[in-house]
Amino acid sequence: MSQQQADRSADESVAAADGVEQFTFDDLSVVMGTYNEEAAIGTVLDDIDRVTDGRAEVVCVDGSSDRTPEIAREHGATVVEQEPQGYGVAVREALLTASRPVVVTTDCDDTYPMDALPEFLDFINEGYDVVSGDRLYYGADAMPAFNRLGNAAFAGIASVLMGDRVHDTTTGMRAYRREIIEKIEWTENTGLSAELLIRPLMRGYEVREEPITYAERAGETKLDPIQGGAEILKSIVKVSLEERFR
Ligand SMILES: Nc1nc2c(ncn2[C@@H]2O[C@H](COP(=O)(O)OP(=O)(O)OP(=O)(O)O)[C@@H](O)[C@H]2O)c(=O)[nH]1
Ligand SMILES: [Mg+2]
Repeated sequence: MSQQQADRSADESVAAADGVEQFTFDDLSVVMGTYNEEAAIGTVLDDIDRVTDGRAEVVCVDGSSDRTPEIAREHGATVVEQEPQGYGVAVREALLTASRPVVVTTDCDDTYPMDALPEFLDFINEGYDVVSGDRLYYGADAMPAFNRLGNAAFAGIASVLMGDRVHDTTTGMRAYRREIIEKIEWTENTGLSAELLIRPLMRGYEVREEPITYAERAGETKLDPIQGGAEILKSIVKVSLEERFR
């Protein structure tokens, strides 16, 4: 989408959402954990700059031993250094470092479509508190089959436990109204993405899943599918039950 188109569609949602605060790319932080993502980070940060016209704040919480943090700084990102302690520890720090009222998480592996940022912001401007990218809607052919099956199973299990149908609980791309992040206490590490969907949903916030494309990963995965999958499953059960009996 061009900048003009983005501005126009933002204007249209102004009309659609009377009384809801309207945000622009100047109100947006895009945040991510980065762990040896030299092969992808240049492309990811270029895409964010291109799509938001350089207006979004970018935060990288970095545990790399390669050139990832230097490349991030060259692109003007805020880099927070942190010993690698897992996905959720990094993303929590990134969310807390973000200074703008709308925050989008992504992975730094070139799998998520930064071209969807204007659309995600439009939905926040329509009044949604959380906009969650659903990778499975279009089939996620670029995802390893084991992960695809696992992610579909996680969504099914979470749906049963919550009593509310969700389609992709483990997606890395989501937009949040910042106040929601500040109001809820987050506890999970590998399961943080599922937690960040389940708690807002079960507390009655306006959550929308939006289909997104999903590309093949650049560089090596940082997640062991078996151990990571077990941790995510545990988080889904724990968090859903905590919210149910809260
Ligand atoms: N700082 C930091 N970042 C991390 C850590 N673990 C993962 N990440 C980052 O978190 C994001 C998600 O990790 P991925 O390896 O993409 O995990 P995944 O998406 O489940 O697996 P893929 O399907 O291979 O993409 C990436 O940007 C990683 O670089 C960590 O311990 N510290
Ligand atoms: Mg990834």
